[in-house]
This record gives sequence, C-alpha cells and structure tokens, in this order.
Amino acid sequence: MGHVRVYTISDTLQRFRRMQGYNVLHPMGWDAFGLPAENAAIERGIHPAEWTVKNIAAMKEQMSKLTIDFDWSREVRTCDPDYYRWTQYIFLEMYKAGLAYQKEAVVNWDPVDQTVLANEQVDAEGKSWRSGALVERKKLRQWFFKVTDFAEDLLNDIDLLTHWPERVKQMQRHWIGKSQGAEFEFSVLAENVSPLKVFTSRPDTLYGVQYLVVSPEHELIKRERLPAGQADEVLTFVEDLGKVQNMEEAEESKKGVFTGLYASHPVTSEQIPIYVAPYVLSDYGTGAVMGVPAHDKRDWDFCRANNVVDKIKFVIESPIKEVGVTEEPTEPFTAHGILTGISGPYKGMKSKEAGKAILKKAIQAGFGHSATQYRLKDWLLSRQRYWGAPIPIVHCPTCKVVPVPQEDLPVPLPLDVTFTGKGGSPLARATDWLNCKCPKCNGPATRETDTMDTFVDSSWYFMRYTDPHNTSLPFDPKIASERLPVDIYIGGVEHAILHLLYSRFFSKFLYKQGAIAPSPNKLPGNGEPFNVLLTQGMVHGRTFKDPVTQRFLKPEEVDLTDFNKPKIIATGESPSISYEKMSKSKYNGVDPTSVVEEQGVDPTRLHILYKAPPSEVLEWDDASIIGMQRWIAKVLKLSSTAGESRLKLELPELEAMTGEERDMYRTTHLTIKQVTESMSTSFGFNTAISDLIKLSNCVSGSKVEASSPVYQHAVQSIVKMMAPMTPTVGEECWEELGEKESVFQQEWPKWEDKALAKDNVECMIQINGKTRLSVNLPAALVGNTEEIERRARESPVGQKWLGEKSIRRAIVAKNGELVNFV
Ligand code: ANZ
Ligand code: ZN
Repeated sequence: MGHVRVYTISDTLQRFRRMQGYNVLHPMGWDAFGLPAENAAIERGIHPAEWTVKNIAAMKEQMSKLTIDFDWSREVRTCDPDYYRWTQYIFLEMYKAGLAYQKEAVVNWDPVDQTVLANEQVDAEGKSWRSGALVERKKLRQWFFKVTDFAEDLLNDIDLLTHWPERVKQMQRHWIGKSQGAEFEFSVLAENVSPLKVFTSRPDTLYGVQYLVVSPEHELIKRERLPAGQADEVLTFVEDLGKVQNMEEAEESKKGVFTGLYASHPVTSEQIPIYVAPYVLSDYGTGAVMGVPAHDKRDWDFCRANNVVDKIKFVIESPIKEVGVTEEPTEPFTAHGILTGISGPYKGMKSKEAGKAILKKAIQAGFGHSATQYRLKDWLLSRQRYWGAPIPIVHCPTCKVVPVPQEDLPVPLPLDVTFTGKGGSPLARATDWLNCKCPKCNGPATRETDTMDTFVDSSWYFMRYTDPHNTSLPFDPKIASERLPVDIYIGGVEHAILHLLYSRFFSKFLYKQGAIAPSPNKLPGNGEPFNVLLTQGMVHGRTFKDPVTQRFLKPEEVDLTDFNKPKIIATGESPSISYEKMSKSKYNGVDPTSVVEEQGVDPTRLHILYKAPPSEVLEWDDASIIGMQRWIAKVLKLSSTAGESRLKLELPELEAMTGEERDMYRTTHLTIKQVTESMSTSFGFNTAISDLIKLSNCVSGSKVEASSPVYQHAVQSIVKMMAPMTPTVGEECWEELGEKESVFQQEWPKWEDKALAKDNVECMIQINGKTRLSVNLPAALVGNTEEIERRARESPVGQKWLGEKSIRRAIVAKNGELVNFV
C-alpha cells in the first residue's frame, strides 16, 4: 500500500503539471541488486537474476493496473550491465580522485558457513540466520568512500534545502554530527612511546582529568608498549572483546582494565593512569579520551565501576549555588558553569571563556590545538556478496591494486555460479572470472571479489534517467544539466539519512568534477540533487485486539457487519481498534491488488489522496471508499447529461449571463483557482478533492440548463481537474462530454480574476467591535463606509445600536466584507 500511495501521488502530480504545459520527466527504475535476491537464490534455488526479473514484471503489472504513467523508455535496472558499467565508472572516478580506498574493518563472520553476514542476517542473540552459529567479529580489508571529505559541504548546504522537511534536515545534521573542541597531548611516562592524543569537546575541564582511556584498537595496546607485568591481562581483555557478540553491550558495560602505563598532565604534571575500555570508540576523534569523571556521565560511570580514583574532582560548578549542600555529589555535573579553585588561574571564569583560554595556553605551550570532529564516518561500500556490481579492481602480485581501465568496463557479474550460502562469495569460486590478466603488467592477476553496496547503485540513478541510453558516459553533462536537479523527489522518511546523504555526496562529487553543471539560478545549487523533497507518510491498517487477552485478531475473527461497531465473533465483545503499521503479525495488512479489483482503481487512487495529506499517516479502511465511488458516479452522470445536451455554443460575456449562470461561473473559477493553488504549492490533493466535490454539487443542484455553455464549461473543468487523480474516469467522462482527444491533451483550466468578483457582497457590520447586523451591498459599494452607515441606520437593528451616536472611525476588513464602526 506504501507503493500504491507514493506512485499515486507522483502520477497525479505529473499529469497535472503536464496539463499545465510543463515538460515533465516521470521515470521509473529498479534498485535491483541486493540481498533479498541472493537469499531467494540460496533458499529456493532460483537464480537472483531470474527472481529479480520476475519481481520486476509483477510490479510493472501492478503499476499498470494503477494506471501510473511512467516514461518506460527511460527505465533503468541497476543490475543491468548497461547500468552497472557506469556505477563502476563512477567508482573509478572516485578512486582516481582519492575518494575510494581500502582499510581494515570489522565484519560479521559466520564461522560455520565461512561467510560474511550482513547486519540483517544476524539475529538479536548474535547468531547467524542460516547456520545458527554465534557470529564472530573479524577484521577484513574493506573498500570505503571518503564521504568525510565532503562533511563540511554536506552540513552547510543543508541550509540551501529550503523545500525539505525540517525533520529530515535535522536528522542529516545530527548524522553528520559536527563537534568543535580541542585535541590535547599527554606525554606517556614510558620509553619510546609517543604522546597520547585525545579529542575533547570540553577543554574547560582539563584540570579535572583524572585518568586517560584508549580504545581496544588503539596503537598503544601492543605487547612491546605495555609494561611486562600488565601486558598479559590487557591483551587477554582485548582479545576477549573480539569474541563479544554484542559490541554495543560491551560499550555500554563500562568495563575496562589498567594498562600499567601513566601519563603526565600537561599543566599540573600529575601522574594519571591510562586505561583501556571499549566505551572509547576507535573510529571517533583520536580513539582516546581524557577521563573527567566529575563532568561526563560515561567517565563518571567508568570511574566508579573500575574504582579508578578515591575522590572525584569537581572543576566546574553551577553559577546558582545551593545553600547548605555539603554532601558529596551523587552524579556528574555536565552543564557549563563557573570554574572552581582547582583550575588555578582560571578560577571564576565561565566554561566557554575558560575553554578558550585553556586552548590558547595549550597552543602556546605546544600541547594542543583546536579540533573539529564529525560523527559521520567514511562509507563502507564493499560487500562480500554476489548480487551486486563488481568493484572494478584487479589484484596483481607485482602491481598490487590496479583499477580496471575504463574501456574494459563493465566488469561483468558472471551468471554461471552456484549458491550454497557457504564458503564465502560465489564470485571467489568462479575461477574463470576470477583469474585475469593484470591491466598494467599483463601478468596473471585476480579480480576483486567484493561487490558494491546497493546504496551505491541508487546514489546516481536519477541522473541516468536524464540520458538513459548513453553508451559512452553515465550521462551527457549537457543533457543532465538541463534537467537536474530533480524538481520533486518523493519517498519514505526511512531514506532520511542514508540514501539522501549518499545521493547528495555523489551529486556533489559529480558537480565538482564538472559532470553536471546545472544553471546557477536553479535551486538549491552547489550540486544539491533534489529541490523539493516530499516524504510521504506511512499507510496504517485497521488493527483489532482482544481487550482481555491483548491478542491481535485475524479479520475472520471479527464481525464487521457494522463497520463502526465491530464484534469479536467468539465472545460478542467489542475489540479494541487502532491504526498501526501494517504487519503480518497484526493481521492488518491490505493487498493492493485485491483492493483495486474490488473497489476500482480510481476510487482507490482518490481515497488515498483524500484521506490524508501526503506527508501524514494514512489510516486505511475500505469503508469510506464508497464516498469516492459516489462522487465518481455523480461526475459521470453530469458528463453524460452535459454531453447529451451539448450545443457547442460560445461562452457569453459575464454581463450577458443570467444570475444563476453567473453564480455557477464564479464557483467554477473560484474552484479552478483553489485547486490549482493547492496542487501546486502544498500537495493539497485532499482539499482539491473536496473543492471539486463542492463544485460538482453546485452544478448538479443548479437550475442552469445543461445546454448552457456555462454548465458545459463547469463540467468540463471538473473533468479536467479530476483527471490527474482519476485518469480512467477522466478519459471516460471526457468522451461522454463529446470530445475525441484524450483529456490529458487538454490544457489545465485557468481562472479569470474578473469572474471571481461577486455581484453582491454580504457585509458584516460591527458596532464597537461586536457583530450586530449585515447588509447586502452591490459589489460597487464595497468599502464605501458612508453608504454602509446610511444603510445600517435604515435598518431597525442598526438604528437600535447606533441610535443618534456619531461615528468616530470606520474600520474596513476582510476585503470589505466586514466594517467596524467605533
Ligand atoms: C573530556 C570531557 C569532559 C568530555 C566533559 C565531555 C564532557 P561529542 O560532543 O559527541 O563530539 N570522546 C572523545 N573521543 C571519544 C571516543 N573515541 N570514544 C568515546 N568518547 C569519546 O563528544 C566529544 C566527547 O566525547 C569528548 O569530550 C570526549 O569526552 C568523548 F565534561 O572529553 B570529553
Ligand atoms: Zn601487474
């Protein structure tokens, strides 16, 4: 149902814009590589390619049933060699630019099947989904994209995204996580050990450092650097951590051991112990922290759990002192405040000032400098999987890592492989494919067997749409630049971080390379890929629960004869009803195909657009579709009535219309204005539908003859405006109206401002701010306060409130529809 919703929204929008005369690109493609296809192959013996092709065919069928109009001539499939050739090409461009590199990283390793597992294949207990073996953490060489090189741009340019939801922008900011602070050096009291660097966001707490902690992967944790007496305990501790299933738990646990080493405090020269603990992350900052138990929660917990010191030193205090508090604090003070006497010369300074002063001192004395850290990490893109784009790299014993020359692309994914789910990637066993010649020295070499994360495929597909059949480049820069950036991008909020961040990264990279150069006055600029972002809400299903047992009820357990008062068949009780995310275990799922078959495609589309604004949750229930079916029936009837009595007369001038025609004409044009505005500015399909329903009611309830050109004009306008939402009904009605061409070849109706003007206006009159009466005025007299006063005094109610009083001031509001006499 989520798909039905998103494609109904985009199809409606594109049909609307096309009728308005825009040259709309509404493409479709398939993010077709990835784990599900490979799992199907392992579990059911179907080749991933075959499984993928079948699924694409099924989905295409579903979309055609929904009458979604895509430009299929631009269809892309990320698993086609014609597409992934260019994914590989962009990888090589990144490699040349120094943005693709290899380093060791931890992976999930299934020791029984001898294979790497994706996070999704490891269950909550840390066991393999297939073998059930306890998954190990193993270090392997992995490929990365250096997204962090773009961290600053990715963060700053969020400000350019004025048509993105605030929530998504906040999530991206948080993900990038810029943190400003300092790097300090602590010299280690041992021979041949270089100083220990730490990153801190709170330089003002330097005097409160009572110990240092390094991450288990830190370079200090080597036998030769550790004191002999302590080395065994430390190394065993670190080794055991490698076997821990749930690293997050270990990070939380605050376990740690003393390394036997001490450092010297850069200002007080005190000796401070150095610990190792998994709560310090190896890939953030310097992989080492200065422990300030008094002012950091994690340090506090660690310090207490490991009895690091007897007394915790508070170096910051609250500017608001509590009187008479003498007891030891029972928690850290993590806010900013005023420095205490412990911080010597900085006593009495505010945290911020003190931080700056201490940093200045560190720079002078040579033990520190200011530093910026990002939470954003480089993108680990390699997967030890089959169904993905091969990384176009060759490993040669002589030349080492050699990129495949661009003219040799694509590096094809061999199709003739076996799927066992064991013993590593099937690619590693495809010897014919694996063994190749080194492009540099022509000697024997092997191919890289890792494939790319599917997020790589989906980071640039929207650019390929602009020039999908290009055989010499991913896309022609000129053609792409004419179209890009994407005007409206629609998707679920689950993409708020990864996909949208990776796409922004790719787009910014290609922009820097000159591969895209949209005109500088196109928004948002700076190589941003998407202008308007619409995150559509989820579709929730009606969910029944037994109020006593709290068990979810299957549809067949509930009597729905009365939609509003369902009964549990077994007990006769009322079930509790809620709307929740559709899921198998809640029995609240809805099958789009059967809804469309039972209710009809256009009522389904209308219902989706009508029930909730696109970005909000849609509570799905079939019951109210009937309202949409009724409206459709009404418009069909109006169309055939109008068609039958059509005389093909010209519209008369406003002055020549009868009063009733004039009213209908005004309502028609007012509706055109409102519908056009809701659909172009705020995706307000729901209000557009209710305005169209009102106009339909106005026409069907009017005394205007069906043969009147004003009537004809009203019905034609309704049909044109409903057509983008209900394409089938739209075409049908258009034919009923006696037209031969497609309704989608018609121009979107335009409103005339002069048609909106009313002949008479009901003017509310307030006396000293209280509404007392109203007068009906000819449009020409609107706002004429003297005339309004005269008419007010003529009426008994006006006379009662105004009496003989004189009017000091008359305030006109609401376009003359309200006048306040003071
Ligand atoms: C001393 C200190 C005192 C800290 C204090 C905080 C409060 P953000 O703001 O998220 O950047 N830190 C640094 N590197 C770390 C690592 N590799 N693993 C775990 N923690 C690390 O966090 C920066 C703070 O996180 C740093 O500032 C450091 O603790 C810790 F009252 O240094 B602080
Ligand atoms: Zn070579």
